Amino acid sequence: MIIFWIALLSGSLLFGVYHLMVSKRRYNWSKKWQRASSITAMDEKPAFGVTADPQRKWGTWIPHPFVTPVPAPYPNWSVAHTKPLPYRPFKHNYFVTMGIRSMSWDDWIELDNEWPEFHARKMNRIQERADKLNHTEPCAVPAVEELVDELSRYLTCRYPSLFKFTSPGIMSNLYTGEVFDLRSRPWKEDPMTMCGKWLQDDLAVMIEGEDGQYYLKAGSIMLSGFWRLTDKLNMSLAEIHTSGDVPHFNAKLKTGMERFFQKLGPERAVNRNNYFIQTDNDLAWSHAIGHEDSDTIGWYTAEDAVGVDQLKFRSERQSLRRLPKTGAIIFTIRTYFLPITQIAQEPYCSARLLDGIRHWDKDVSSYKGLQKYGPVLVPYLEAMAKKDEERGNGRDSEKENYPW
Ligand code: HEM
Ligand SMILES: *[C@@H]1O[C@H](CO)[C@@H](O)[C@H](O)[C@H]1NC(C)=O
Ligand SMILES: *[C@@H]1O[C@H](CO)[C@@H](O)[C@H](O)[C@H]1NC(C)=O
Ligand SMILES: CC(=O)N[C@H]1CO[C@H](CO)[C@@H](O)[C@@H]1O
Repeated sequence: MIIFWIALLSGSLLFGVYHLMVSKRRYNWSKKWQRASSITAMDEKPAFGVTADPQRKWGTWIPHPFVTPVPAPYPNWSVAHTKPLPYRPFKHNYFVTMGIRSMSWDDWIELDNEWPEFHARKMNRIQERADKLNHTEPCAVPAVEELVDELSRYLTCRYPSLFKFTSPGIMSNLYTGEVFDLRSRPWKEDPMTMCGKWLQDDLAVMIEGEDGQYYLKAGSIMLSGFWRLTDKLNMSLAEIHTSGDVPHFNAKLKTGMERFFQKLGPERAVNRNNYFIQTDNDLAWSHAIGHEDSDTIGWYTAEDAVGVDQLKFRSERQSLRRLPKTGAIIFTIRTYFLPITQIAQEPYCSARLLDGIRHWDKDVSSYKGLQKYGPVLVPYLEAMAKKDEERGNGRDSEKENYPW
């Protein structure tokens, strides 16, 4: 612990010195930020991460002295009682946008009382198909080392009742009794798989190529529902999305995303949320769209839903951050998964989800498989929205800031 604090302190000092050293080169950026806001120089925060040196040669990264802030322990966290956060990220409208917002360092990874269930599912996934759920390309090895380091430091501080350094280089899970050797090389177990066992999230490691594009070079993807790591490995951001026919990717997302990745600095982090409807109840793989090893997967192969009870609301809370030493960008994907009938009981949710769905255009509807469940979902949400309104929860009384 003491070593950790010393490391942190000297890191902060280094960071200060570094800032002095590079302030000349960065002068223009800083000046822009100062003009754009009245925040003092000490507190200045650029718009989403315009801090990575935009002049650098693509595919190279000079270790940055930023040290990830130590997170505060999650208030009252317990593996038995902390409920999943009620993200309900649907709006009365639907636009294809990046939809990112700033993330506080405390909130990098969210764990809750569904941890045991997620962990158990991941463990049997590893039994069934370990080799298809994780991968590390040689070029990503240093990034994976850094990820293990960052995650283990974060988790032991944020969730001390679940994770603890029990001796130097050894992290234990106090709930399962698992012991993780972070220090031996060669690794005692595959490091990406190991990170996956710690989290409810899936993890993707994106490495910048010499062309300035970001490539999927390592990952632990166990509960992704609709896509497979083996299909996307080595792909660039653009290929990942266009191969999946993400609606309006080229027109609305590509340019902004690519620029965002290039400019993201290690001291900034963001989140985004999305949502889907699933017509079966497997968190790990939506077999309704096809067998996981099938050549043909997609909504077009799915059966029509016959009732609302089979519909699940699936929402991802994603985070993006750049690791300071290696410059790799870490993408985390945490899925929240619950029956649509539960969402529909909550005030304002039926009407809002219904409005959101009504604003899906043709491409979004077909990407999200609306044709397969719309005929049961839409009338149900209409009825539930009407009931909700009769209870006094009409649109007029809805707070602008609905819960995420
Ligand atoms: C700012 C960053 C990103 C944005 C704005 C973004 C946007 C999107 C959008 C709009 C979709 C369609 C589903 C949805 O509404 O979420 C999607 C799907 C997807 N994204 Fe991203 N994405 C980002 C980063 C990433 C990264 C880093 C990966 C790396 C693995 C990734 C992998 C995927 C995959 C695998 C899908 C599913 C594609 C399929 O259906 O085959 N995304 N993304
Ligand atoms: C944590 O628990 C204490 C005591 O039970 C309570 O007063 C407090 O409001 C709780 N805090 C949060 C954030 O839940
Ligand atoms: C990814 O690309 C590297 C370098 O081009 C290549 O050696 C490797 O075999 C590829 N891996 C996969 C899984 O396609
Ligand atoms: C591709 C790859 O590295 N697969 C590894 C994933 O992790 C398992 C252990 O859980 C290894 O056995 C695989 O070799």
